[in-house]
Amino acid sequence: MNKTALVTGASSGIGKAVSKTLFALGYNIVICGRREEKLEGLKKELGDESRVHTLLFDVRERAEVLRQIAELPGRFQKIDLLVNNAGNAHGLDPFQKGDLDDWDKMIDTNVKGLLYVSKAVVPGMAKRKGGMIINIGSIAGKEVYPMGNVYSASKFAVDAINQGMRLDLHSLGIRVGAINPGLVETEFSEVRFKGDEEKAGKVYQGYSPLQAEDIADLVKFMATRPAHVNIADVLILPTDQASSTVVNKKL
Ligand code: NDP
Ligand code: 8X3
Repeated sequence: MNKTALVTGASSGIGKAVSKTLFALGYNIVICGRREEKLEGLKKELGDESRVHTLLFDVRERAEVLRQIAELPGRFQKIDLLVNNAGNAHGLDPFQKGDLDDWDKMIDTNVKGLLYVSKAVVPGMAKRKGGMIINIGSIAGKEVYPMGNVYSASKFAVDAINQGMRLDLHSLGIRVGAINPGLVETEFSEVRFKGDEEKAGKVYQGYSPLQAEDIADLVKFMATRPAHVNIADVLILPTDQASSTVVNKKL
């Protein structure tokens, strides 16, 4: 296969699992994130370093995102598959106690960062009249839960962007789809609770949460459909989860 995928947030969790899966499928991969040691570790783990390129940027840095993607070396320039995954929740507070810095981080990363990366990649796909974009949204982008306020807003925005992209890009042969996961055991809660490992660990106790590999499996399924099939929008939950607030915990 001579195809290239670019995955944001490849340094941990879902993005890392997706990168491994796409590499195993034969893609050349561009792995993006802020933590250099994690990306370099993944590159080594994958083995064939000639098929892996790392980009170190904060998706909130518009100029840096645009420049680094524009300057990708030849082999990695034509991106066939973009996985917009970088993102996090910051804080879990009632609206009246919300921290403005947390709100900025979520809107700037989950929404504006996704737009910057897409803006850097989509014109090439449009020119080549083909490609696939998978946007990682969330169940939080389908329903709001108490204290999820601004995180949910950022993921509702991802849902809207996913729909908007599909409407505008389908005539160019570009497939656009979203994966909206429920609870996945990653570093997500550690970030949300600002390094409080005990609090983060509790999120995944008493039931079987999704694993990052479950989402990677879905990416693989979407990426390997025949050209006439576009998986437009998927909600994927652990069996123990029925909604954002209904989780069958046996504690
Ligand atoms: P992780 O915290 O494990 O991974 C988040 C990834 O995003 C990291 O690789 C991180 O890389 C990257 N990232 C975060 N902020 C930035 C930034 N400003 N610039 C560049 N990269 C950034 O969490 P998940 O794997 O769980 O999260 C991946 C996506 O899945 C997110 O969009 C999240 O909202 C979504 N999601 C997660 C769910 C869950 O329950 N875990 C459920 C539903 C959706 P680095 O720190 O190196 O920059
Ligand atoms: C992550 C899942 O339920 O914490 O998007 O919002 S949740």
